[in-house]
Amino acid sequence: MIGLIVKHTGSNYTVRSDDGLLYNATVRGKLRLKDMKTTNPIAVGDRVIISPVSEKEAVITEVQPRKNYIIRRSSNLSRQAHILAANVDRVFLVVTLTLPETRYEFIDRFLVTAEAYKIPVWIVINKIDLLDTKALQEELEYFHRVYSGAGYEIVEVSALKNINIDIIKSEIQGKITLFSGNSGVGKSAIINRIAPGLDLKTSAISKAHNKGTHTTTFYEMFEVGEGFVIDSPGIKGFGLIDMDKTEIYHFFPEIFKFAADCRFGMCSHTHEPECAVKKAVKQGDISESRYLSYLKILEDDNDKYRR
Ligand SMILES: Nc1nc2c(ncn2[C@@H]2O[C@H](COP(=O)(O)OP(=O)(O)O)[C@@H](O)[C@H]2O)c(=O)[nH]1
Ligand SMILES: [Mg+2]
Ligand SMILES: [Zn+2]
Repeated sequence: MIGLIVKHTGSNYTVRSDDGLLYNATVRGKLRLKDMKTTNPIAVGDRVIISPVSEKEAVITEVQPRKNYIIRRSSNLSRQAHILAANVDRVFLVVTLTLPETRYEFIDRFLVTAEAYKIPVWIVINKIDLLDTKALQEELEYFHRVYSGAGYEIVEVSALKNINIDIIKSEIQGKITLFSGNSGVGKSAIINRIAPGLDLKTSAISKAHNKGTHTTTFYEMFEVGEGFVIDSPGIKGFGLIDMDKTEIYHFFPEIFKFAADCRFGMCSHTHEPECAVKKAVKQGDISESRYLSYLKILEDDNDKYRR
């Protein structure tokens, strides 16, 4: 029987079978994915083969090949990684321009990671009800220039005032969508709006379950109409995993596009003459903000991000 992992706490999984039944499941024996050093062999979004042992209990015997996954370095074991979610069709990166203010560099690091793992991202600007000053309206216009310019889809919403939530609701149909972003941007509030019955506050039960550990990552998937959404804890930063410095510009789509015209094939777009990227920045075809993020990522001390 095939099922979908919808929840993962410790060594327990909740698996949803294709006919909609939920099973508490555990892994039989040592289930290891080939060539992959991960702390968790199975993640939310994985499709698995289960054999039921009772009406509510099952054993996971096999993980099906993944379409993609999102991964980050485990804290102390530098060679191990933790899979956050698998088989994601799209990420909604939820950001806010105020309360809290999402940093552009955080957004760019997130986008680079998603590009590297080939996961499409839409940027969802939440709390637009708060953008009531001229300065914030200008910030919003600037944000659009930067990220539309880089080729990303942007949706402005307000979970509080129910603005454009219908767009979110229709875009999640037929897909697995991961809601990600800093804490407090309103990921859970948006999901509650598209699925009012969910009342994500009750997921505070999981808090009680994991009491005492503030750092527990807890990803949970919910069925909404014909789609699945994954709510996630707030993330602060992303360890860019095993990324070759000379390849980082591949994951900035607009930089990659201009790089084709650089004089040197091995151009790092920093100091080289006749660099088409630097020229595009000067002419405003690539935003300075994105280019600065690129430079910062280049300067990363690789070990620092192995968190
Ligand atoms: N003004 C305003 N506040 C919002 C909006 N969406 C969420 N919030 C508030 O932002 C806070 C954090 O929301 P929450 O969904 O818990 O954020 P999460 O950590 O990303 O899941 C809560 O106090 C929400 O009531 C919005 O559209 N406008
Ligand atoms: Mg939340
Ligand atoms: Zn160049």
